[in-house]
Amino acid sequence: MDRLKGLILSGGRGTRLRPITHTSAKQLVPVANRPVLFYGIQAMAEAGIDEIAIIIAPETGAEIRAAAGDGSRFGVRLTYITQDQPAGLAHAVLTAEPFLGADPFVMYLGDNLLQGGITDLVAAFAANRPDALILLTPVSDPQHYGVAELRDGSVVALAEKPPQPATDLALVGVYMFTPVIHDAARAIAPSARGELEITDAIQHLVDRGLRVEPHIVQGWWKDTGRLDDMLEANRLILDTIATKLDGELVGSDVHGRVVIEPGARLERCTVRGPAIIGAGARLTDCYVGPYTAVGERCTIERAEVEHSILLADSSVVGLEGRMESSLLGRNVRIGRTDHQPRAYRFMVGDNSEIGIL
Ligand code: TTP
Repeated sequence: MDRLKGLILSGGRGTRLRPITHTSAKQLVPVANRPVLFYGIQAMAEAGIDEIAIIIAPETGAEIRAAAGDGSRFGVRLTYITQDQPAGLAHAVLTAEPFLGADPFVMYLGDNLLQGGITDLVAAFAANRPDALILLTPVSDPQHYGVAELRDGSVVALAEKPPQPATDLALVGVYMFTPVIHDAARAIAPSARGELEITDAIQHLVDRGLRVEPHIVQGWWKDTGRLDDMLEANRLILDTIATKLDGELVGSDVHGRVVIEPGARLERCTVRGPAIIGAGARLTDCYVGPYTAVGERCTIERAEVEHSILLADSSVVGLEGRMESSLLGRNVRIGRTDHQPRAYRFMVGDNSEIGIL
């Protein structure tokens, strides 16, 4: 088989993760202190794919480029392709056609996480040589996903977010394509939501009698496009970490699997893992509970934090109740005001959510 290329989709609107996505790309939100996007690049690198294009949006492209660079740190070569508008996954494929040429490729949604990587799938694709290979997983709410119908081990129909799904098999955000997908993407019309849907392009392959092979994924898969999924992905990845205590512990207890990165300092704290505390963080008189990822240079003081993600440079000070199931952007301040009048004081961006005791 010709050499496989990689295509990672890291554009899009990210409306479901506002307000984080007002200022930053959702693919850079860290899971266990590492941008989601990096897991996809790494999965490709491990599968031997070293020529990868990343689709970026005009608004967030520079930030993604700065984060992932030329790819040398992953052992791959990264090319960036700007998609003018988030006009759909099949539109992203067409945008990348000059890069992809006549080569087969793996397409990976940049906000997805797949346990176990893609090495087995790449092997199945090479061995069976279908026209396309899609990954499926049973879900409890298929109406929110692309859904596939199978017959005799082949895909016969696909539907994007169907109100009455024919099966519970959702499309996972990793696909393998031969170049026939380009003509299919050109042949379809935009959907009701105005996007060129990859499900329609794949359906087009099926309708032409081409072979679309399904593969049911073993292990977990997460689309991190919503807050709860992001926290869940953080939980799943933190469940796999090994203890590594590089920071400074002063009168502090650490239980379970915990990573404390270099330059972090914990004074009179209890950390119950799995948890990760980023480089240069300052934690004083606090409790950090399971499934928490504290970003670089964060401050936590006289507070309890659990099952949460804090991005870099945020601070949480003097809370009476425990903060949990939260996602804080960069440089967020949450703190107690002691002066009169004692009141809640907020400076909150559009589409924020705050729950209070
Ligand atoms: P989605 O999460 O389906 O779309 P979105 O990013 O617009 O988010 P939302 O629905 O919350 O508004 O996209 C999946 C991945 O593909 C994600 O990493 C963004 C990327 N993408 C593109 O690169 N180009 C596109 O045109 C679209 C629609 C998505």
